[in-house]
Amino acid sequence: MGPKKAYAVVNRKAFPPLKNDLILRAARGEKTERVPVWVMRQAGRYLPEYMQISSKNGFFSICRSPELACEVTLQPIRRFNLDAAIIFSDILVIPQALGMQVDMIPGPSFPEPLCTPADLEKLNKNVDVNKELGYVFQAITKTRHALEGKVPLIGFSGAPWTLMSYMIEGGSTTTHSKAKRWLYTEPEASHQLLQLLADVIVDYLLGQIKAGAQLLQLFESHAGALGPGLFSKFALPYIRQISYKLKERCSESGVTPVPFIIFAKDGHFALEELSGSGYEVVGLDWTIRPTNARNKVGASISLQGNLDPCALYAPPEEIKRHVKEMLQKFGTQKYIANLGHGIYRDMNPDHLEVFVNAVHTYSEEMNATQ
Ligand code: 1CP
Repeated sequence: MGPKKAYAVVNRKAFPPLKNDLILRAARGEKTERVPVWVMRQAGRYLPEYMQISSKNGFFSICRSPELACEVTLQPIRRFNLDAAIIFSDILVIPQALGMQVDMIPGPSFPEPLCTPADLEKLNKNVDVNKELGYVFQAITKTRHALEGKVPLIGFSGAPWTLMSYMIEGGSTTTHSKAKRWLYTEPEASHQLLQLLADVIVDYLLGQIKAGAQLLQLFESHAGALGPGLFSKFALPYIRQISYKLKERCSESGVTPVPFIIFAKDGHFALEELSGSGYEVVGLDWTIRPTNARNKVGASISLQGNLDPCALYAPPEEIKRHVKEMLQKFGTQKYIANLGHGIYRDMNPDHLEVFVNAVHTYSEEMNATQ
């Protein structure tokens, strides 16, 4: 047993008891007295306290420092009545673990993206996640202690297609044409890369659970670039594999599995399939009607989402109205409130506070009158 593994296991026994398990109950489909709420990208650039740390430390140095990652994870928890923390990291730590250089300047940039299938040979095929990503596990364990059981801690990973896109495009893109070109012209090499990513992701998420993550989210942020055909061939099989293999690996290693959220942005066309993919929660972006989503996923799955992040620009009274409407459509059970994507960096933090408190107030009111 390596020293990092021992660190995680020894400390896990001493984790403080959880005082607020609303989000875990909602994820498992159990009754909740009010709707739990967290926000994608709740730690980050819209918070002046994050900007202060980020002005002195590079983005990946924050991710790689368990102390700084823990501090930044806690910042929104100190400010708002959120029902979960999400570990501060990035989906692009996996391409780094595979041996690729990724810079944040300020968006992600790969100086040497994958150009042809021959470039797959340059990737590290036997990733030891404890060695390459142990800093994330340490940050998770440290944060679990620092949270003192206030709220659960969410771990996460990017999904294979989304990571493949960054690795080939070398950064952000609107068309994803280089990566999609691989799907159409190099299907075998594409599957090879997607499988390599899926295998690392399973190891990585198992490590996160062992380190103390109490809920997981898989981000398929670029689902919308694919459409139904490519999605069912190149994204869905790996999304499925990850949830089932992770549960298998948990049981083999005597670890209790945690609830798992799949968020496939702009992937409405796949909601039925996603609801049968082994995830307890399906996350929604703001472009789908809550009732449509519920009809597509059925009654047993929990839903998460889906206020338009731009709705938080509205004056407080309007934000409250949007929240009320959203809660009326989703109902208060089997539901986790969130934005339909990450909060924008120019958002006034006070408006997030209005959003969070409105979810609590209205959902308690609704439950009381039901
Ligand atoms: O210098 C900085 O502060 C850079 C901004 C930033 C931040 C705060 C990046 C660069 N990543 C993060 C943190 C981050 N990224 C978190 C933890 C914070 C939290 O949620 O509280 C998480 C969960 C992510 C996940 C992530 N990174 C996703 C999936 C979510 C999504 O937005 O769809 C994606 C696509 C990324 C890639 C990435 N990293 C950073 C940026 C600006 C991007 C997006 C680039 C693009 O638009 O393609």
